Amino acid sequence: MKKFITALMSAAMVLATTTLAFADTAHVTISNGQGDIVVAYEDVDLTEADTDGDGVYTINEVLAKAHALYSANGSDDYATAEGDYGLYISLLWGIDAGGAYGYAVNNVLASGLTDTVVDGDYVYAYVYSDTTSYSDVFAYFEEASATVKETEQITVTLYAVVYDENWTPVAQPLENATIIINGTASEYVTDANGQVTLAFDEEGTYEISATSDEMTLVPALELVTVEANQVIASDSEESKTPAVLTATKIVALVVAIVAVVLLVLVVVLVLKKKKNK
Ligand SMILES: [Ca+2]
Repeated sequence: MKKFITALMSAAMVLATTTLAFADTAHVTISNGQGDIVVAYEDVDLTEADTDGDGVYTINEVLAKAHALYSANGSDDYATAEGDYGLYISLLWGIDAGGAYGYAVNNVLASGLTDTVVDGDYVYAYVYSDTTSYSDVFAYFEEASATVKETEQITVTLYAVVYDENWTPVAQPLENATIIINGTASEYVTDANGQVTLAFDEEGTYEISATSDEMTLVPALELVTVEANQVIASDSEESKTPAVLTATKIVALVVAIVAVVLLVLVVVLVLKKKKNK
C-alpha cells in the first residue's frame, strides 16, 4: 500500500513538474527602498501578464501583474508614465519615490521597461534608498536559491554592480558585507571573494540578504532551504530496502492465499465427508 501511495505521489509530482515546465514563468522580487524585500522570487505567469496579447512579455507587463497578484492594493500600487527616455515607473509597491526606481533581469540592470522577459527569468524591481543622488548599488548572490541539509554548510557569493572608468556596469565580488538572515543582521561577513560560509541549526527556508557599511546596497536575495536530517536519512533507508520489503510482502501474501485455499479445501472435504455419512 505504502509503495502504491509512493508511486502515486511520484506520478503526481512528475505531472506537476511537467505542467510547470510548460507554463512560462518569471520570478519577481521587489524591494521597498528601506532594506526590505517585499516580494521574494514570487512566480508570475507570463501568459497572464501579457496584457496586450502580443506574445512578447515586457518588464512592465511582468511588474504590473506582480502588483496585481501580490501588492496590498493590487494594480493601484503600480504606475508608469511616458517621459523623454520612454516609459518609466512612477509608482512601485505603492511608494512614490519621484522616479527613483531601478530594475534588473537576471541580475543585469535593464535598459528600459519595455525590455523583454522570457520563461525562467528573474525580474528584480527596487525603490532607491537614496532618492537624491541615486547612490544605491545593485547587489546579488551567485545563486538565487539553494537547498542544504541541517549538518551541511553553504557558501554564498555576493556581487555588487559597480561602474568602471568607462561607465560600464561591472559585477564584482563584494567584501566586508554583513549577511542578513530573515531580516536580522548576522555575524557572517563576506571575504575578499565576496564569499561566506553559513550554517543553520534548524530546518526551514531562510531569506539571505546583505548590507554594507561602505555602500548602500539594493537588497540581494538568496533563498536557502534547510532540510531536516532525519527525514532524509529515513528516506534513503527506505529507497535502499524496497526490493526486500516487496519480496517479504509478496511471500506473506502468497502464504496467506495458500492458507485460505487450504482452509477452504479442508472445509469442503469435511462437509463432503459429513454428507457421505
Ligand atoms: Ca506583451
